[in-house]
Amino acid sequence: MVRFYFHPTVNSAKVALFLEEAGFDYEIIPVDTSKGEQHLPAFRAINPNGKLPAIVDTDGPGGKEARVFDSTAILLYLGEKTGKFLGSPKYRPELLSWLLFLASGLGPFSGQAVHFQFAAPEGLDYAVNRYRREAERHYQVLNDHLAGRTFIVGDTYTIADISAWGWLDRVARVLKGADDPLASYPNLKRLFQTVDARPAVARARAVGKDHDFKKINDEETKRALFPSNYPPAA
Ligand SMILES: N[C@@H](CCC(=O)N[C@@H](CS)C(=O)NCC(=O)O)C(=O)O
Repeated sequence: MVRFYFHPTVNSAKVALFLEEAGFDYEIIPVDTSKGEQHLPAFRAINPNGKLPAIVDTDGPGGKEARVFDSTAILLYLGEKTGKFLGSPKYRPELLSWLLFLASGLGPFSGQAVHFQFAAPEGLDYAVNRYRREAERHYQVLNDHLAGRTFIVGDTYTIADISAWGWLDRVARVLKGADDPLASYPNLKRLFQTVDARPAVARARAVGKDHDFKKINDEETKRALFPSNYPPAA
C-alpha cells in the first residue's frame, strides 16, 4: 500500500499516472499547497523540501515504511519496485539521462516560465525571455530526439514518457499565448497524444477530483507558495 501525498499539479500528475498504469493499491492524501499545508511539520517529515508529490510505501525495504519525495525519485522507486515501465536494462543509461533531463531541465525551466508569465510582477522581460526560451530549447532537444521514435527510450513506454507527459499536458501555460503550443514540436505533439490516449490517463486525471482544493489566489496562497518572497517572521 502506498500513501500518495497529492496536489493537482504537474509533478503529482506524473505519479498519479504511474500508480494508475501499474494498478497500484494507494490512498490519496490531499495536501493543499494554496493553504500552506506543505509547510506543516507532519508533511515536512515526509518531504523536508515541502513540495508535492511524496509517497510513503508501507512495505518499503525490509518491510518497513519508507518515504520517497520528488516525482522523479518516486517514478524510479516505484518502477524498480514493480519492474514496470523501466524499459529494457540495455537502455538504462538512456532512461536515466532523459529522466534527469526532464527533472533538472525541461521541468524546472517550464515551471519558471509559468511563474514569470503568470505569477511574477509585470515588466520582468529578461526573466520571462530567459525561462521561456530555455523551456523552448529543452522542448526542441526532446523533439529532435523523438524524430523517428514512438517513445523517449528504446521502443517501449517508460517512466520517461510518463514524466514528459506531465509537463506537456501544461504546455499552454508554459508557451503562453500560442494557439497550438506544440505545433512547432510535431514529435512532442505525437508523443503527448500517444500517452494521453492511454486509458490510465483518464483515471489519473480523476485523482483528487473529489477534494475541494483551494482555487483562490489570495495573499495566504502567495505566502504559502512563495515564502522566500517575504521576509522571515521576526
Ligand atoms: N522537483 C520536484 C518539484 C515539486 C514541486 O515543485 N511541486 C509543486 C507542485 S507541482 C509544489 O509542491 N509547490 C508548492 C510549493 O512550492 O510550496 C518534483 O519533481 O517533485
